[in-house]
Amino acid sequence: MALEEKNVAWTSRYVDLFKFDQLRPEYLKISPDGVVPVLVHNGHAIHESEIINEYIDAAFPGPGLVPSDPLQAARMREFVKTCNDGFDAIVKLTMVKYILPKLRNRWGDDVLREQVARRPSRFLRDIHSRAIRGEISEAELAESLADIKRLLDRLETTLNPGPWIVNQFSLADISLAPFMFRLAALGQDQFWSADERPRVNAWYAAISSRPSFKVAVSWPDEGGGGYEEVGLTSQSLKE
Ligand SMILES: N[C@@H](CCC(=O)N[C@@H](CS)C(=O)NCC(=O)O)C(=O)O
Repeated sequence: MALEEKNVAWTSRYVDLFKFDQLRPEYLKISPDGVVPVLVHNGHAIHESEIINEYIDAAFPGPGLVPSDPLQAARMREFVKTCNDGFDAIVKLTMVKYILPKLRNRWGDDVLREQVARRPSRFLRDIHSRAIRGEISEAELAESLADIKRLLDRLETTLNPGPWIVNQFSLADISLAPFMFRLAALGQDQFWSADERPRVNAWYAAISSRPSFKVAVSWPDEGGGGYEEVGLTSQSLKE
C-alpha cells in the first residue's frame, strides 16, 4: 500500500508460505528470520513492515505518509505500536482458522512438524507447534477476540473526528489495513458493523476503496485457493 500511495514502481517476488518458500536458503539470505515481507531497494534488504513503511515514506517522493507535525507523527507511531501489540491475537486466530487448515490440505502433520523445526523465529516455531498439537484452545481464541474488540474500541475513539487515524491519511491507516482485511477474511467484520462501531465501519469503507488497498489485496495466491480453499468467504471479501 505504501509503495502504491507514493506511486513507486515495484516488482513482486511472491513468497508462498504454503510451500515453505520462506525457509529456502536463498530467501533466508535476505530474510534471516524466514518471514515476509522484505523490501529490497538498491540491493539492500529492509525488514519489518513498520520499518519498511517508514523507509518508503522517507526514500521516495510523493504524498507524505508521516504527518509533518511532531505531535501527530507521535500519535501515528503510537497507533502503529498498538497494531503491532495486537499481532499475537490476530496471529492465533489466523493460525487456527486459516493457516493450519490450509497447510493440512496440502501436507501431512509429519511434514508440518519437520518444517516447524526449521523456522528460525522462536515465536513462529511456538505458535505453529502449538497449533499442530491442537493446543490453541477455544478459551485462548476467545481471549484473542476480546483483545481484538478492545483494539477496535480504541480505534472507534481514536477515529473521532476521523476520517483517518491522525490528522491525515498516514502509515497508521496503512499499518492497520492488513489486520482489518484479515479479520474480515476470518468472518469477524461484524465487529465493525455500522451499528456496532460506526466510525470503524466508515474507516474500513474508506480505506478499502483506495486503489492502493485494492492492489494490495489482489495479491496473487500462487499456491491456489486463497481464503476460499478453507471455506472463508466473508461478505466483505466477495464485494
Ligand atoms: N513483525 C513482522 C512480522 C512478520 C511475520 O511474522 N510474517 C509472517 C506472515 S504475516 C510470516 O512470514 N510467517 C512465516 C511463517 O509462518 O513461517 C512484520 O511486521 O514484518
